[in-house]
Amino acid sequence: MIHLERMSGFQLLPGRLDPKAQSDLLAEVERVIAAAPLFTPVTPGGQPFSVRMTNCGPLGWMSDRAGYRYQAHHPVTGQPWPAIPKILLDLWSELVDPAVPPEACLINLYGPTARMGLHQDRDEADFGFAVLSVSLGDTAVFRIGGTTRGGKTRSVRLASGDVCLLAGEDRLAFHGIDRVLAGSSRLLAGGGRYNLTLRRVSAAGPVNL
Ligand code: MD3
Ligand code: FE
Repeated sequence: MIHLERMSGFQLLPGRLDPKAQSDLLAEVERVIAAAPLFTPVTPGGQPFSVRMTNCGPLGWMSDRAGYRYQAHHPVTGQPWPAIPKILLDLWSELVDPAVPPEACLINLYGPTARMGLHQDRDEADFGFAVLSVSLGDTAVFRIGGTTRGGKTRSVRLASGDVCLLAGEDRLAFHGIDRVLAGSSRLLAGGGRYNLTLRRVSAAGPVNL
């Protein structure tokens, strides 16, 4: 029973975006990247991530030697992040909260050898809001465990067009990407996978800019 309740905090909506919606969203992602180029973050210890990143929305997540944080400007161009595409705002409104918009959309790009180690997402002020994730392109082998490191984990494949919601206790679950299955989708011309995560960062009200 406890198991089922915990699992209820992770909701997978397979194929929530049909192929047309996936290619429309990909075009929006490419438009964001044209304005806010992908960059390779480094951990506070100086290790480069194997994924490249950018963001859209009032705030963007980043990491460098100064630490993990949300900030309003692109680290290289110094420009504000581009707006979050309407397709994503509509999804958030439908699945998370119609009254309070997301503040950040982190865009991760995985090449054939990229991965993401197990981690918790805890740079946001209010864990009461769900995180909404959209996958585009090659299928990823996603791993999710409990709220303590070293516990039992399970593996879930995230395919192009899949949406997942992380809420409740699973909002603080350890999770990561073990690998990406190269050649599993033809959405991205050169292969690879985008993951988009929409988040509320601040506790209440719109961010002050
Ligand atoms: C579980 N991204 O951006 S998406 C991340 O595929 C991140 O790029 C992965 O982990 C990716 O932080 C996984 C699914 C996901 C997103 C947020 C979560 C799972 C989560 C937050 C809490 C628990
Ligand atoms: Fe994460």
